[in-house]
Amino acid sequence: MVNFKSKYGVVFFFSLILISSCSKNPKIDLLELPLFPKPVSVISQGNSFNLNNKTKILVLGDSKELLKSANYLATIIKPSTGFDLTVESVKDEFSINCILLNNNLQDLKFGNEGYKLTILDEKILIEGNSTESVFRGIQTLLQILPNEIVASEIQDQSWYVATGKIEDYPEYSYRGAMLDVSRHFFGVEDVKKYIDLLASYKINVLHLHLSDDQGWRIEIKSWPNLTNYGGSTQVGGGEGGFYTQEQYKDIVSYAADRFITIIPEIDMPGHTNAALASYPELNCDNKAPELYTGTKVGFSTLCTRKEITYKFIDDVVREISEMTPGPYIHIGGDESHVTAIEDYIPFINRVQDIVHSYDKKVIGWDEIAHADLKKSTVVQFWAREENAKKGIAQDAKVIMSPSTKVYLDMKYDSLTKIGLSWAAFIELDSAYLWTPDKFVKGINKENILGVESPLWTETITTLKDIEYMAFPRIIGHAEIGWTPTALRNWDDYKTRLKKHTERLKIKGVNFYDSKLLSE
Ligand code: TNX
Repeated sequence: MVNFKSKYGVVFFFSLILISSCSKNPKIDLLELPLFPKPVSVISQGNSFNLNNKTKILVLGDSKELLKSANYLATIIKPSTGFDLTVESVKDEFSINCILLNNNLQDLKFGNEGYKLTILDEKILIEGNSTESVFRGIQTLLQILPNEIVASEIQDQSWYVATGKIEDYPEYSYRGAMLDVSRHFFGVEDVKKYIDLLASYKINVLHLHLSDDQGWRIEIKSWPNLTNYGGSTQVGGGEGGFYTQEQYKDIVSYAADRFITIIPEIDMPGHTNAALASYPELNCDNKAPELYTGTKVGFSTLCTRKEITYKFIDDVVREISEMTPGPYIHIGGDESHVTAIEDYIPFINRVQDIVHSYDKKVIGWDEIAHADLKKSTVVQFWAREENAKKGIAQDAKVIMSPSTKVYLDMKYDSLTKIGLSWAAFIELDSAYLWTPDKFVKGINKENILGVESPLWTETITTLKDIEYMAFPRIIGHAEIGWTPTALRNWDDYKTRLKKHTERLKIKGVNFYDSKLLSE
């Protein structure tokens, strides 16, 4: 029996070959283009597709979610191209002059985030098993387009896309960034801009450090002084700030549209001066300390032996869980230097129970491995190898955040004007030249959930500062989390990064222009 569809497909395929052999589009080598993270497989075909104002963005099937990603793509390319591209759903894949999105590939090889990007002379296909995978593929397509695609004003030029085929999927499922909004507060618009930048490199987690000694930044309706008073200042004595619950939900949904999960952190029992200043009853002596605007760590603790402390934590975790669709609540647990270990352990154990009672899993800095970890608890390695290994011995997974490699608040070198240097100076090569499963003997691939780059903000006061410390180092971290080790090397990365700085300039990212990039 003749299968109409496949016969039609064969005819279609040959007509494409015919059209492509007559194509007048310029020849572009896909392998010459700087892609981040480096994809698993790239085959260059050598021609190009012309994106023009008649190109349609088509969604195969009737997924509303995929339509949203299609509209995202149309919105991103509009300012620089001026094209108001038609976005619509279709029932088959036979159109030409289109970018066709398919989230129903049903190929296990690509998992939940992998994608297949096929660029022919006459059309582009982005396919995966989920909308998330198509979204990752969209980011790759944007990187293949000319750098001017990221410009904020209309560019007088044609838009050609190198033809070829990319198959790509991540090494680790967790590829994160952390932003400390406590030491200095950053408003919703700044956080959204950071989210947009992170999404371009396929980062899929933004961990928000929402409370610390210097400020409480998330509205908790049952404990209003936390923000009214505890959020009223920051390092250096500036006015601070906080997210209302509506604003927090807005960040969560903006991130979700870019397939980034927000992980909220309430740091405890230490790093709690802002809460202790807001409610005297959380202190063992019932006396509220002053608000704190310095940069010391390790001097505060919740009163772990008081029942009211657990009522407080229960309320906070409940309200935050209700606004957080992601699976994790980060409970901090670091540098609790004034909490006796015999108080610390039962405290962490009990807080794990509270988080679980709201159907969330726990992440904590590596010190929490001193406690009895639940099976699903994740340990974030930042300082002490023995803590991470203690966690692994309890079957916990580890997030790799070695401070000597991924702490974005570390200066690049002694001349860097902002940032700290207690862990290391971290130049671009040092930030790139490490491998998660080789970094600590005893922490192996199967123990690692992924990689996260924290940005502590004691010395960081503006979005420009955030950009300067994060870029381009975080691009390397994104690649470490995504690309197989065997495909990574510094010289190749450096060559790609040199080319990519052109794009960062057009985007207006205030990146650190390292001397290593002009060598
Ligand atoms: C250590 S990393 C901290 C933070 C500081 C940071 C500064 C960690 C879990 N704790 O409280 O902001 O150093 O680099």
